[in-house]
Amino acid sequence: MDKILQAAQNHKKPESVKKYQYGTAGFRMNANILDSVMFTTGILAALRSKYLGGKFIGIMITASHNPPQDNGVKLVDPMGEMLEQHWEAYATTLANAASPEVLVKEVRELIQNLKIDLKVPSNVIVARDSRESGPVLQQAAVDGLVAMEANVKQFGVLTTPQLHFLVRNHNTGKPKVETSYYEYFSTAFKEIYQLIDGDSKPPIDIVIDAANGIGAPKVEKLFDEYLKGKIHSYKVINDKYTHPETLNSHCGADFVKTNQQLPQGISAIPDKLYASFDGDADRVVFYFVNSANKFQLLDGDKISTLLARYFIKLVEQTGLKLSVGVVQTAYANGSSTNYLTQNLKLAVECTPTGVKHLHHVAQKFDIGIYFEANGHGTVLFSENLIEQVSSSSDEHAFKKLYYFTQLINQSVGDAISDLITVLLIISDLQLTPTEWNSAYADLPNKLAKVIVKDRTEFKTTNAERTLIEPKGLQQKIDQEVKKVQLGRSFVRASGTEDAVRVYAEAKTQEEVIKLSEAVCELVK
Ligand code: 16G
Ligand code: ZN
Repeated sequence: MDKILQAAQNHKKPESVKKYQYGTAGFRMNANILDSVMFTTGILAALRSKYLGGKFIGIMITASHNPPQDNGVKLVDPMGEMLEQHWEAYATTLANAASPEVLVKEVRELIQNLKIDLKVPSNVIVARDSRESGPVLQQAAVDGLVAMEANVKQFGVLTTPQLHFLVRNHNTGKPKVETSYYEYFSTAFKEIYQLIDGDSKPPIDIVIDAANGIGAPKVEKLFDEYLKGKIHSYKVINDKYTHPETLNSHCGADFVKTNQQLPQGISAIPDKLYASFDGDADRVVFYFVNSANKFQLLDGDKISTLLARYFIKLVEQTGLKLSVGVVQTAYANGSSTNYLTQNLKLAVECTPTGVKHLHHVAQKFDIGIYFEANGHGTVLFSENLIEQVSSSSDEHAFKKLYYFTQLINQSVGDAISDLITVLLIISDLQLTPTEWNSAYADLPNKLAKVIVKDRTEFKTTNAERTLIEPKGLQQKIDQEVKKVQLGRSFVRASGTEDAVRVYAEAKTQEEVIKLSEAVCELVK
């Protein structure tokens, strides 16, 4: 404990900060006030590892799609999943310790309450995205780890999903170096590529906007060194990850999705496919311009419906009895939900926002497809499925399904893995972007942000689709919704910003604006 007390003198909580909160994506805020949080999160990671008998825990330093001056940190559990929920509260407690003495007291209490055996070694791996504040903040986390006498492995700059992948590999006896990521996914890619009928296979051609983030060098490495000759033509734009001041600025998945427009640096050729990653490459959206030069977004909903349609067919071909389900959030476009339930006759579940919620529900199915509309998602395959398809059957469908269980990152949504999955699927289905998009037409929608006095007053139920507090507000929203055709609207407090989000959807653009404005007025 002396070591913690001593090291903590250099990482005191700034008095200006009222309260730190471990939210949906860990701690995330302006990098200037994150030093002490990094230190306490390092301590907690070591405790978590000891608690789990010395399993490897991950620390990822990133603020994803946030502006360059922000940063953040989140912990990754042994199988590459998000930190267990109870521990989010412990992270919050340690981060808010007012002094080194209080911190030591909190750490002691935690050790006692959780019966942590300090003699168990702790193993932690650390990585960061390309932000300027990364190295200094990483050192603060390492100081916390060193104070706990943890074994630390620093990986430098990685995408968030790479860190998740490596944590899982460390705990499952798999290769433990960054190159194992490229080897693993490229092997699966090449196997499926070979199984797709050679003569009719359209060439793979993609332009990737990497948000000037860490996804740029990583996807280039995969394509240049591991998939040479397989990706026929590709280009990475907004690839200036060594200029962190440009990160997410007028580019990236969040910019494209929010503004429904092309990122800077692209003058699009009609019906050619483009993709955008976010700053830490755990999200991807696709888009193109149609023959009338109109921007068309292929977001998380379009990705999940494409995957659903593909996997249903593949399962049919195997003749196996496997459950396929899709998990969405309230932000999923109503047309996508209709398409899944009416056309594909699939089970669709809705959960609150945040990957951990979707991930959990997706585990119920043999093939659980989950995506947030913003492009964050993956597909989970059950042990049962893997067992059934890994038999040495020569049939193409079996083999394809088997290699897809490897091509799609099983630990977390991964822009690079999702990208190459989609590229193979549209190649196999021989779909142009226009054809992919034509499965259903999105209902016009609008996402607005309202700054309120206290966002914690907004409490929801029914997977965030219904407000229970402030009392009476939901009834008023319902009345507005009834005034428009195919109307839908919900209000929820943001988990990452001090604001309330208002989503609205309706049959026409005019009606959506009318609905959105009316609901925003009610919320103010
Ligand atoms: C976090 C979530 C993301 C979600 C977003 C919503 C993870 C890893 N990230 O970034 O999935 O879409 O929060 O933000 O779960 P909001 O609460 O501000 O609307
Ligand atoms: Zn991200």
